[in-house]
Amino acid sequence: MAGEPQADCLFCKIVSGEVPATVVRETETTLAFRDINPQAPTHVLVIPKAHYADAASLAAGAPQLAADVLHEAGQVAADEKADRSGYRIVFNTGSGAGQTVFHAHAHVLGGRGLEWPPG
Ligand code: IU
Repeated sequence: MAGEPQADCLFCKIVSGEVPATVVRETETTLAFRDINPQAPTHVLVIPKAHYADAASLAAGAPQLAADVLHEAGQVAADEKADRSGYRIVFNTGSGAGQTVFHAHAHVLGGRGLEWPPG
């Protein structure tokens, strides 16, 4: 069911504490932790604690929670001072766009120049 923890989901396991992560922010509804394979000096993932497969499912099923994730992404950028020179919030959606973990997550990337368009 939408929002329920999934036994085979890596990010649900990070939420439950079964899998460790370097947490940088936490709210009642969201968790933010460092990406294990950082692509920029700041590379933090912000997730809803509830399970939604991707950003579109999250926005459709729980719009306030989607807003919480975006709010926290902005807070991460400010905490990391990435907001001074600009940063990017990315939701890879679908395997063709590079999504590998099917629990909605915002990548917050900053701390270096970012090319456009992305690869
Ligand atoms: P993607 O947009 O689904 O490709 O992003 C998944 C990210 O999760 C990716 O950047 C991985 O490096 C990251 N990640 C992680 O932080 N911790 C893990 O244990 C695993 C993946 I597996």
